[in-house]
Order: sequence, then C-alpha cells, then structure tokens
Amino acid sequence: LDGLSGLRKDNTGYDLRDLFIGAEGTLGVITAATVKLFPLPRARVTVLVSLRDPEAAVELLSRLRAASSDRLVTFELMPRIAIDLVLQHIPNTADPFAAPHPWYVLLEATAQHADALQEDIARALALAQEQDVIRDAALAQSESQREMFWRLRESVPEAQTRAGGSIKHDVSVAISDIAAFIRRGTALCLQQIPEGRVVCYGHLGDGSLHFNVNAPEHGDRNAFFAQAPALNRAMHDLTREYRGSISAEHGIGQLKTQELARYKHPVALSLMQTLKKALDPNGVMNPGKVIAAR
Ligand code: LAC
Ligand code: ZN
Repeated sequence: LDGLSGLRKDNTGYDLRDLFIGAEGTLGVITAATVKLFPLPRARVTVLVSLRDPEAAVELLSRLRAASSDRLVTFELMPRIAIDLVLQHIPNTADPFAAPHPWYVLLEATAQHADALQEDIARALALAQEQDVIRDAALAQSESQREMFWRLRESVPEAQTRAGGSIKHDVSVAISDIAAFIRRGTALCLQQIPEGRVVCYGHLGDGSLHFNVNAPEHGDRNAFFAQAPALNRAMHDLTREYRGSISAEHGIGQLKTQELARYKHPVALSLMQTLKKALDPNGVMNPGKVIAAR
C-alpha cells in the first residue's frame, strides 16, 4: 500500500482511515481485517539525537527497536540544512544543541511504565554515544520541550517554502538501503542541479523520505524549477532501481498519474483500471486522481 505516514504525533498507530487516505478515494478493497486493541500508552519518551550520517541513524534505529521491544513510534531524520532553514524562517525556534551537527533524529517511544522505558532508551543511547554511533542526545524534560523538538521537525516544509520552494520527491526504499540511497540521490541531485540545496528528511522509521531540492537563495527561480521534470525522472528511476515507491506518503494524486503509468507494471496498472471501472463505472469517486482519465 502506498500512502502510510510515519508522522503520528498522537501515537494512535495506523487505522483504516490511513489506508483510505493512501487510496485517495479511488481504489480500496479490504477483504479481511484483524483488529487488535492496545491500552493507550501512559508513558512517552521523546529524544532529539545528533549524528554523523544516515548510516549511523539506521544503526541507531535497529538498536532502539531492540532496546525498546518495538515500542518506537517515531523516528524522523533531518539534515542540518533543514534545521538551518527552520531557524532562519520560523519564529520561536532554537538550535537544540550548543554546536551544529550534520544529521538529527527525532524519536519517540511509548510504554505503560515510564521508568522502565526511560531506562531502556537512556541505556541504549549512552552505549550508542560511547560507541560513536551518535554524537549527542537531548531527552525532552517537559511537554514544552517536547513541543519545541516537534516544532523543529514539523516546520521543515514551511521553512522550505519560505526559503523559495523546492523540487520535491516523496519516495521510499527498504530501510537497509536508505543510507546508500541518500548518498546516491544527493549526488544525483547535485549533478543535475549544482546550485540546488538538497533537503532530504522524513520518516526513516518507515523507510520514507522527502527528498527535496531547494531553490538557490539567489538566482533564477524559473530556470531552477524548469529542471523539475528531468530531476523527477532521474530520482524516480533511481528509486525504481532500489525497488522503492515513487509516492511513499502523499499518494499519486493528479501530478503523478503519468509517473504511475511509467513505473507501474502494465499488468498491475490495467488491473487497477479494471477494478476502478467495476467499482466506479461513472467515474464519480475522486475523478482524475491516480488513474489518468482516458
Ligand atoms: C512532512 C510532510 C511534508 O513529513 O509529509 O513534513
Ligand atoms: Zn511526510
């Protein structure tokens, strides 16, 4: 399924609405569902971590998944440039550490018992720091500090817009490939648009990334955005090479119907069209989305 988001600040987990948001109201056949109830978590730990590179972030993710017995609910990756843009364009934000770092992760874990959770996470982070997997870590000590950490992360899209806008990609690959993908994707973006500013951030816990390239601060914006189709093509080809998704979180919509036609296997696409026609013969359900009008 395309279209699941990892950014779930309320810790309610996924639900059927998520699935149908992903389906954009066009296709969605649920043939069976298993529902399990969990008690609302009573404890939550929020940490902002700084690290050297995406490889370290992937290593940290696997350590924390083990240390928290899979109670990790948020794992968001941000490069320094994202923090810089937020600090520059969004009021009431502050640098979280005394010195800048190349990459950051905002993570959250939940549980029934605060002490045990905090201990498990703190121990794993201390070991990671000792072994040079992370550089620094700040545990939110209050709800307002937690809000501050989230504000940094959630303001990235707005900061990007205020900084002149970006050419966007909404992609996912296997988590085991993500570090290599970021390296190659960044090189590809800079090769195509040397003056662009790569801002690659997002839901690392889900393997999903916003691989955006911001317009240069000064210079010809029209010339910059004219390069979008070529860059989209190159980035989506790279994503295909990694067997990833070209619409990881925000769906195909109207903008990517041609892309879908290019990257989806023809048999899969034709099955989607057949299903769509059978369920919505008059084309009244979200017309023009996902499947191009024919
Ligand atoms: C985010 C939105 C853009 O992750 O999906 O901030
Ligand atoms: Zn997102």
